[in-house]
Amino acid sequence: MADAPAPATRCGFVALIGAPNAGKSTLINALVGSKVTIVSRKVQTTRALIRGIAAEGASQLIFVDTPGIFAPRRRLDRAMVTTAWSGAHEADVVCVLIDARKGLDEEAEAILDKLAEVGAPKLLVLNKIDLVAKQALLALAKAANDKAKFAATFMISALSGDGVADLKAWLAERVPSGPWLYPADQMSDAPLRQLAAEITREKLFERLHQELPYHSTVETEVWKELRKGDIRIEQTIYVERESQRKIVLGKGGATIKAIGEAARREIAAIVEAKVHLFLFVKVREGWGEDPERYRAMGLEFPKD
Ligand SMILES: Nc1nc2c(ncn2[C@@H]2O[C@H](COP(=O)(O)OP(=O)(O)OP(=O)(O)O)[C@@H](O)[C@H]2O)c(=O)[nH]1
Ligand SMILES: [Mg+2]
Repeated sequence: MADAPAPATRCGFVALIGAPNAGKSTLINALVGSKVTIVSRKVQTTRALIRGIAAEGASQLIFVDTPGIFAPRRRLDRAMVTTAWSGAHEADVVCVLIDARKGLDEEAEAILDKLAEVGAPKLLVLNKIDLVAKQALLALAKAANDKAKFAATFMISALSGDGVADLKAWLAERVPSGPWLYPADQMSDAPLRQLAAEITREKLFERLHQELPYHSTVETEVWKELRKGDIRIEQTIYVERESQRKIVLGKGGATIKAIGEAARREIAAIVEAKVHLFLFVKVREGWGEDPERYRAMGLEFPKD
């Protein structure tokens, strides 16, 4: 008796777009089943395209996390928003996330208005359904579907995982036929040194307030395996002014110590090794205008 033919594989890029804080990164982590991208309560956490990879049956889904889309002011904002739309234009399927509690506010409307320019099929994903009543959800789904053309609507909670499996199953059936682009066990395409820098940036977002997180960036300068298998990591936190450097350090170095300790613990769990993390805070006036910092973040430097 002949062997049954192997199921044909599928593989595709699924971009998640939406306003800042809609829950895109939370959803990618839930879909992948592991932390591949950072999350915070603050807006504009994600800065570049970050890929998280998941398998579902014979399908490989490559999820593309994007920065939130908003009305940009600074050069860094413009780079982030341009990058988010480029992620949508290059994907096989685009999931448009809307924070169901916020509904169709100005930011969400502006995104729906521009969706017609995106050629790929679009899914409406209403997120944070743990925070809203069913009735309001149905009304929101209708209003959004009246404004833009969606192939389907999903109502989920990225935080609790509610509805995430259904969304994943739908995507697995729709991505194009073709070979897998990544090994089956790979969950991210980002090098560990980049994820480590992002994790430290997440801790900065958690502990620093007002504008400071937006005036800082983190780069991994050294990643060295020591003889016992320990890893020595040196990172630089760039800020724009001496006053900001003082805040990041905190009284007697307390703030930087707490940030370093939280980041170290999380990085160690990911690499499954003892990690020695050294953080340096440097003032780099106008790093937001420095092409080199954009390259390090994986962003195009906007010319104007
Ligand atoms: N209650 C609730 N909170 C959620 C849900 N999904 C995400 N959040 C929270 O919303 C906040 C923003 O989540 P992120 O995943 O960082 O949002 P994002 O869309 O990636 O944000 P940017 O990267 O800034 O564009 C975090 O505090 C999350 O814990 C959800 O389904 N329910
Ligand atoms: Mg994000």
